[in-house]
Amino acid sequence: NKHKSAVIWFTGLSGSGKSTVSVELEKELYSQGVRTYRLDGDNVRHGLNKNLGFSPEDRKENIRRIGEVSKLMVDAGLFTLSAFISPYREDRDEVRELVEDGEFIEVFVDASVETCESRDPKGLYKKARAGEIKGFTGIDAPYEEPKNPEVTIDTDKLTLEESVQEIVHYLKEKGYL
Ligand code: GGZ
Repeated sequence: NKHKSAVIWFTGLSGSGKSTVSVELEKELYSQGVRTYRLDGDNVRHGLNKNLGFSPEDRKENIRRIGEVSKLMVDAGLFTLSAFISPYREDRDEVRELVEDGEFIEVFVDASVETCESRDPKGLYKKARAGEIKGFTGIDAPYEEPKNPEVTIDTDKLTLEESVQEIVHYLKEKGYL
């Protein structure tokens, strides 16, 4: 098995499909014998980063720590799937700088605010519109789209399976798989 490890960094709005796609990609990689570790809000914001909220400073620190952990995982030989909004371009670029060339694969999970808001699986957009949550990404806090992501998946249009295949295709084309 020739694969080299890397961090696959999913960025996008709440409800864009980051977690869903990363879970499905992990299954696909597992079936190909690739060892992975998935980082997301559920295992990071409740543990390592439980002292952080959603101010710009806290989001920056959230992403910095996740970047450092992702680097450790990659050094351990794992494909690391990190799924966080990571709304600031500068913060994502710092993670890119942290790892070796070719070890950062930015996947822009591109779905419009309208689409994400219509999905609203946790009712958070509704709360943000009602002013019950302040500084919600896409409503009253910014999201800076990547300028040159390695992969863009348009979850407005693609099925889950198609989204996963876009990433697998990239990994094969670039010789990771
Ligand atoms: C955005 C928020 C906020 C605010 C709570 N803004 O859909 P979710 O619930 O499961 O995903 C969102 C998650 C975002 O955490 P991240 O660590 O990915 O954010 S960042 O990268 O910006 O640090 C959402 C929930 O936390 N959530 N408040 N104000 N999302």
